[in-house]
Amino acid sequence: MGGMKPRLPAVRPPVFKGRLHDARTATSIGRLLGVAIAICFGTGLISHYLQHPPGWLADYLPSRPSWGYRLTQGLHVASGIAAIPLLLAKLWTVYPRLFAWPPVRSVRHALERLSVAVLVAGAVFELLTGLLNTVQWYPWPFSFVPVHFAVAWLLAGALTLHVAVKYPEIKEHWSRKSTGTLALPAADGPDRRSFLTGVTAAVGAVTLTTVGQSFTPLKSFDVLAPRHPDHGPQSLPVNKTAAAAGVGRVDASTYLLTVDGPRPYTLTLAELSALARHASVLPIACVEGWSKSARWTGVRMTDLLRRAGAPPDARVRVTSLEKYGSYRVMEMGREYAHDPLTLLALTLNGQTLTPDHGYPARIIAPNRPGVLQTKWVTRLEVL
Ligand SMILES: Nc1nc2c(c(=O)[nH]1)N[C@H]1C(S)=C(S)[C@@H](COP(=O)(O)O)O[C@H]1N2
Ligand SMILES: [Mo]
Repeated sequence: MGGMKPRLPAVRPPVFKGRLHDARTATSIGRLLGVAIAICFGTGLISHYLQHPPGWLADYLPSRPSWGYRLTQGLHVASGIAAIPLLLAKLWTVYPRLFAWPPVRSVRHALERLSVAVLVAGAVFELLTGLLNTVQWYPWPFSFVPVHFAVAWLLAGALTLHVAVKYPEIKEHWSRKSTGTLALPAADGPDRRSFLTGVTAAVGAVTLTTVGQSFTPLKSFDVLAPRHPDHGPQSLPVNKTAAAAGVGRVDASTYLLTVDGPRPYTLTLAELSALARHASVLPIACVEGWSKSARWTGVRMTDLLRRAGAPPDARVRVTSLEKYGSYRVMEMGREYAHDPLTLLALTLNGQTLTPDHGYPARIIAPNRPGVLQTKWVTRLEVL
């Protein structure tokens, strides 16, 4: 023993055998993951263009259906969360192939492997940054929105390429009755079926415990989502409090609303409160995935703009009392500005707005991302 070198056990790659790692399992998981990513990508584009419309588009964004953004953003976050267990299952299934030897066999093979590397990295990046965004945690040096948006396109491209390259195998193993002439037998085995059942159960579990943050009939199961739709003043969640925004409690006797336009004017809170009131039942739908409907009353945006001499297709810029912050100034195109549901709201669920919900006046508009429902409004400018 003394003079001998200790013998290390030979390092061997883990052995993966059997149907769980075959093309049929990869296809079954892959198409579920593909559907989740496609929904996530499509709804993500909607979210992006509603929040950051290029100038030529701003006036054409539709303000209806009023629940549109609530639905699409709820789906965006739910499909992203569902994609996490699916991606893990897919990576586990194809794991032996990711490290196949030799790593590169031909130019075509090298390109395919490169596209898979982009695909895996892009998917992991998008799901991770998206998930952390839902809990408002940004442990990275870049700004979330542009990077999440850019990588989404990379991922979409890599996924399209992947499906095209794998098309013969996908076709071969799409159906349970496939003959399996290309690679491996295609009949469903009990092991594969329990694996797929387990993955489906995991997707169901993460969905059920988070989707209640926007799909309120399931709110009692909402134990893993960062928000519960009922928790907050006036039964509505709050992202940024009045204290965090540096606004505090606005003094009703000094508050002024300024409306700039062809016939500019200012209103005290008493004057604003005396104008014709209307009610809208509209949700706050946060980009982070939670949403909740509420009943708001206030003065119609279109009435305030017309009073300043605005033409019926005018856009408006809205400014908050908040001193800093990315949501201090917001613009809305003509469809929003003149939708009769769009209000400068003064009450929420029958009570004066609390400071955290934007006292004394905040925007509420249909089919609009929560970030653009500006709180503590002090100025409107006809554009
Ligand atoms: N001035 C201002 N308005 C704002 C915000 C903000 O940070 N500053 N946050 C927005 C976000 S991200 C959301 S989701 C909604 C939330 O409204 P609530 O707090 O009344 O639920 O307000 C929006 N309005
Ligand atoms: Mo938000």
